[in-house]
Amino acid sequence: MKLLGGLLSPYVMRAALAARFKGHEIPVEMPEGGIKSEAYLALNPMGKMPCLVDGDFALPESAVIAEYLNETLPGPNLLPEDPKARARARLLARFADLYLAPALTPIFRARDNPGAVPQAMADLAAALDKLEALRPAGARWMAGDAPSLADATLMPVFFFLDAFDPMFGTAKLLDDRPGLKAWWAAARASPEGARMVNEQGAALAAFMKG
Ligand SMILES: N[C@@H](CCC(=O)N[C@@H](CS)C(=O)NCC(=O)O)C(=O)O
Repeated sequence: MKLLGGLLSPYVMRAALAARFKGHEIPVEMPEGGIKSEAYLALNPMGKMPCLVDGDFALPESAVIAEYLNETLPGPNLLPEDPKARARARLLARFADLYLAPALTPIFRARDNPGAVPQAMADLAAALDKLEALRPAGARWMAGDAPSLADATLMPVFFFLDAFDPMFGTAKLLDDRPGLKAWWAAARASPEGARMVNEQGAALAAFMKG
C-alpha cells in the first residue's frame, strides 16, 4: 500500500494519521509526473492528493481513504462503537471538510488576495465556534476518549492555525475557545501529533523556500 501526495496537505496527512493511529505506517510519495499527469489522473480523475494505492485498487478522497484504512488495517477502531458517538465523530470530520477547511483557504491564498483575509478570519472564528459547540465537552480527543477519524481529520488543519499565527493571529482564535484549545494542546503533544507537526513544519518551510 502507498499514499500518493505530500504531507503538507492536510488531506494527505489525515490518511497517514489514520494509519498511524492504528499502528501502521504507509509510505507517502509524490506521484511521478505530479497530480495532473495522465498516469495520476488515471488513478484519481479529480487530480487532487491524496490517492491511496492498494495493489490494483486506487482510492481518492481522504475521508474515504481514512474509513477504508480504518476498516482494513488491524488495530484500534478509529470510530466509536456506539452509533450516536460514531455519528458524532463522522459529523466532526465532515464539519472540517465542509466548513472549517474552506474558511482557511483564503488565508492560504493571502499572498494572492490579501483583501480577503479579514472576512476569512471572521469566517474562521465562526467555524471554530460551531466546532466547539459540536464536540463533546471535556473530551480528551476530538470525539471522545480515544483517537478517532475526527482527530485524524482535524489535527492537520489545526497545524495551520499555529503556522499562520505570526502573520494573521490564527492561534489566538483558540484563546476564546478553551475546549478546542485544550484538545489541540493535547493532540499536538501526543506522539502522532508531535511527529505530524514536525513533518508539516518541514514541508511548509520547504514550500515557502519555493
Ligand atoms: N476532498 C479532497 C480534497 C483534496 C485536496 O484539495 N487536495 C489538495 C492539496 S491540499 C490538492 O490536491 N490540490 C490540487 C488541486 O486541486 O489542483 C480530499 O479530501 O482528498
